[in-house]
Amino acid sequence: MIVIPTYNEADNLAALVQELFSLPISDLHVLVVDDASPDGTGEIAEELRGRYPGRMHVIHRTGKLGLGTAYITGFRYALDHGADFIVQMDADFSHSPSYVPRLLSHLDEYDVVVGSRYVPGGRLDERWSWWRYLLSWWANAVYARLILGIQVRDATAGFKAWRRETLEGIDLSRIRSNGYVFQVEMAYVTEKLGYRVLEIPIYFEDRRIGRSKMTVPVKLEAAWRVWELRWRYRHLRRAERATVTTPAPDHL
Ligand SMILES: Nc1nc2c(ncn2[C@@H]2O[C@H](COP(=O)(O)OP(=O)(O)OP(=O)(O)O)[C@@H](O)[C@H]2O)c(=O)[nH]1
Ligand SMILES: [Mg+2]
Repeated sequence: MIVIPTYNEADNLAALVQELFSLPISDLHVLVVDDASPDGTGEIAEELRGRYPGRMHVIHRTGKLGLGTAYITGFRYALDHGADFIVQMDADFSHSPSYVPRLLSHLDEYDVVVGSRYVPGGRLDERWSWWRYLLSWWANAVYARLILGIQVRDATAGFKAWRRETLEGIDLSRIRSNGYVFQVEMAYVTEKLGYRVLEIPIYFEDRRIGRSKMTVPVKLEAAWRVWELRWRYRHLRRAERATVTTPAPDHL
């Protein structure tokens, strides 16, 4: 199941979902978690549900509750519906649907596969200025890695494929971050619990339509939160993987 959080993605969603359903993946399901987008994204998601009956799922939340909780809600839904593999991606085409089969193809050997901007072969939008690139590279590949001691190069990557067992073992109820740091928290907990992580290079294109919300206060908060994560998970060990007692229901 592919989980897509949306807030004001009316111009992107239909094209994205169409591309996803034309991928050569059998029994693909798409779940949109929309936060009452004022631009009507939620209604578009409902139309798509009519167009792809049984395979398109929509969760409407009451307001803008944040990316992290949108993903947690979406992951829980996917697990409850028996999905064996769960993909997370943005709705704005920064994450090209064409990479999805490749992410999934490595899940037999890895617990999570990350679409990465900072491994060899990974690229960022050419329109990025050198200082924006430098700052992003520093934040991901240096700052977060140094403080948390994680291996993954793209600490804030939002394009990932998970085995269901990984999300079960992580125990989503321990995840607290809601903004950009959500991705870092997931990456940190994943590694601390000893899961096998593979990064494959992607080309990350800027959102096709709409405006970026990455402001200086948001960045500063993220920088501070990384220290908080280090403190909060200082004792986390592989042995603390959650054990799941309920078997998966019918497969999706
Ligand atoms: N449900 C939900 N989705 C959100 C929220 N904030 C962002 N999203 C979605 O999460 C994905 C990533 O958000 P973006 O706004 O693209 O974040 P970004 O890529 O760092 O910033 P941009 O430069 O604007 O693209 C997109 O699909 C958004 O629509 C939220 O509060 N709730
Ligand atoms: Mg984006």
